[in-house]
Amino acid sequence: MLTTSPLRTAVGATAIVLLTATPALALGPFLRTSGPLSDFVLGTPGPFDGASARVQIVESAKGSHALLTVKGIDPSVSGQTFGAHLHDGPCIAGDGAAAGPHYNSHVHGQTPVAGVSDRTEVWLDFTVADGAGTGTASVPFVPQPGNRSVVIHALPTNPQTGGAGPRLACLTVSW
Ligand SMILES: [Cu+2]
Repeated sequence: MLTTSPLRTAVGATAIVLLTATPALALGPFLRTSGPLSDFVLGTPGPFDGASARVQIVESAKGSHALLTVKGIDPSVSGQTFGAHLHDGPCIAGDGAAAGPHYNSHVHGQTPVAGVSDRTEVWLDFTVADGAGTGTASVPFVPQPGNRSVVIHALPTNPQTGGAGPRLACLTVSW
């Protein structure tokens, strides 16, 4: 009876060194945008009518830093603090619901721990002085690209629930 040796391949004998992509080599802004705020409450005067905003998000060694600057705010709300967050959905004037929920890193599968906090979401609350306000956030994740928005609310962010009252205005942040 004729027998043949099976062909043998060398697969498996070679150690494979995985050179994974080193994260965060390209530290720098991946989002920088500015423009007039879009009003959610059309036809009703509000403190952000005519205001404009600038948003920058920069990748850091441990996640990302976000910066929100708002200008042209009605002086009548000087001293007040307004909640502001990165939301999943787009910024559409007159349609606060379109902005969807807060961008949450757990929901996006980026962090293991579920919950609502300034570690899982990008909270950019600011206090108005001289018609302007600045909010900053540092989070241990990098928000994933999308057609998103920064939404300004009527109240400061509740640290337990993330709620901040009615949605007043938004800026498109898309990258
Ligand atoms: Cu919000």
